[in-house]
Amino acid sequence: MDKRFKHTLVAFKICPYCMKVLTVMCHKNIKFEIKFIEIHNKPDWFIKISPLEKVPILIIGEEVVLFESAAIMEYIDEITPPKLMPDDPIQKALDRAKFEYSNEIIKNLYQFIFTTEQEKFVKLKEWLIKRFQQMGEWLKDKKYVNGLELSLVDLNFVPVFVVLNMLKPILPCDILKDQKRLQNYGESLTSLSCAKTGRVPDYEFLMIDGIKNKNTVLFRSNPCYFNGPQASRCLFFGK
Ligand SMILES: N[C@@H](CCC(=O)N[C@@H](CS)C(=O)NCC(=O)O)C(=O)O
Repeated sequence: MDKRFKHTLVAFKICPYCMKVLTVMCHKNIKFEIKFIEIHNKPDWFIKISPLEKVPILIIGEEVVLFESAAIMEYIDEITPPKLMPDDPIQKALDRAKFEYSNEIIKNLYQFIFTTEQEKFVKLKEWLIKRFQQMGEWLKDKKYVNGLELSLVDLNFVPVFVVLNMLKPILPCDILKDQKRLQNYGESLTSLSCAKTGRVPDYEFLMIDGIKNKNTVLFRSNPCYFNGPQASRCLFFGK
């Protein structure tokens, strides 16, 4: 398999795992088509080909269907040298573990954002703060997880910081407070051009809409931010 094959990514607009894959595809300048589906109303053709009925999947050529964001990211990286994944077996294994670590953070971050239960909200916030402290330790004297150079593992964390950036003006308590290393890391990641191009243009609108419509704890604690014109400016135009 190589990049001469046609690549079609099947995605859901606010899926963070799809964002990871999109970020790598944009970083590696790979040509692809994208098909969006609604995960609450999955089309039959998708159910037939996606082994876990989840996005993202990457259709290569006519027959091969890759699933799981980590596997897709590594595949894209392999066919577009120079590789962002390290060669050293120990480093590679550590990085793969951190792929999974980022998935856990993303899962809990989304639950934190969309929960309607106050108690769960508080517990998730504590859990996230602990993980971010741990990540801060990993980033001691480093710009990226593996040092000065960007690696594939870093692109796994792009959705985390895109979401945190979007919510910065509205989080009741900044969960990256006193976390200078993580703040710098987040800035380095979100200023990569692939982090800007690797997501759908209406991502923020859709997230905010979801947070409002579900009457989440986050919305209830900051309704004016979600409804007021000043919020639209902060959130959508980076002010
Ligand atoms: N481990 C998977 C997680 C993918 C995932 O959970 N995708 C969600 C959307 S964000 C999905 O397709 N959910 C549909 C479902 O669970 O039925 C990956 O990394 O690709």
